[in-house]
Amino acid sequence: MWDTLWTDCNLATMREGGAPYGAILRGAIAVERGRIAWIGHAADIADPDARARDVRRCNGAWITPGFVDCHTHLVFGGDRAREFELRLKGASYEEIARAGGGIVSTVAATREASKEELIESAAKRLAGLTREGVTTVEIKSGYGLDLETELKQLEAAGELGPRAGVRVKRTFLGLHALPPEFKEDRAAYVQLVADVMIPAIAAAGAADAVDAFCENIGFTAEEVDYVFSAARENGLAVKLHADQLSNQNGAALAARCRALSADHLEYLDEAGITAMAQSGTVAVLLPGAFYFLREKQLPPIEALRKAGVRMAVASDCNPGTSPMTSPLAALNMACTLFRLTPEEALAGITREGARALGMLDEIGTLELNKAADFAIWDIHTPAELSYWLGAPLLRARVFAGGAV
Ligand code: DI6
Ligand code: FE
Repeated sequence: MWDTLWTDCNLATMREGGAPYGAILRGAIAVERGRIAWIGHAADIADPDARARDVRRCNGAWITPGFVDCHTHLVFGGDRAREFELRLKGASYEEIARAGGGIVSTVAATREASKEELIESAAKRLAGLTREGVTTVEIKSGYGLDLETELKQLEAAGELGPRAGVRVKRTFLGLHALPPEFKEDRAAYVQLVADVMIPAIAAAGAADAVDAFCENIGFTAEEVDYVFSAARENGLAVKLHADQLSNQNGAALAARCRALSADHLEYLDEAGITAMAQSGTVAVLLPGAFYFLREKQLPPIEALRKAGVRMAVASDCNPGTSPMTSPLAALNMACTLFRLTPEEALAGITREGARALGMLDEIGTLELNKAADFAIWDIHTPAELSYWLGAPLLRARVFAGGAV
């Protein structure tokens, strides 16, 4: 006897190799103890009411894997609406960062906030994500830039998951910006991140991975390389903000370090693409930041596609460059701005998002024995998920087998 059976639905399983979207029309999906216990055609279940304790008829709704937002900076103090106004008057993101605004101003607000305040403000943003089908979210630190505040952010991120019915993966982003107190001594800060912060965070089990901002206003490839060695020694995966505002050969570095993903990639070059294809590093596309910064340089989508590099799509929700809490808007932007197909975009926020987090065995597609995380949508075709902007499409979200 299954716990729950959803039937009379269409399934976008997002499995590869079959129909577009891995679709099963007039399908059914059953759950037992939080896992997918059966999936297939509804017609193959002779007497549904005898097979499950709870049978839900979906009258033609579509079910997709729960969305996986694999790149966010969801936990931070304050906001940067004032800076938004300045940018609209002509100041650039780089100018504001160099003048002590930008990331560093969010660092001040995050240091001031209590853990409870951080949880409270992030919970509202997370509600925006779950309202549109997210069941797994990656959350980065990087607005503390001292051990105490980075841990406070990571703890807040960890506590958000159970409250919201979401799986949370946590990433330590120590190399996000140079903290003001190290303004005269970059090397000392990089050393602190590698020698003190990473071992402490790993020992506390407070993060799954280490990220860095490899950029001319961030950190050099050499600095990142040094910190990634520490990550490896402490058993943490790595990923990288790479080639977002300029070509720093970040993607090639990420590939060399066997990073799970290289993210942003507007200025990615041919050598970086080849390296990523060889290492299996996922390209995480963040159209929200591209849009919000009014960037003109497009990530090389066609070349990535040709090289067979996997492409994920995420919100990059953060106060400076992507104040966006809508995964559906991210899908729309991935199609309109980056020219992904709606199927690529949906794969990007399900299967490929899961791959970018090293979680594809567990989530990301609708397959037997995977976690029963899915989203039920009032749509006629999966392309609608990329097509509408601002429409309330989600009928229900199922997390670990329970509708929430
Ligand atoms: N790249 C980004 O787009 C965000 N961080 C990063 O490394 C921006 C973060 C911010 O401006 O607060
Ligand atoms: Fe980011």
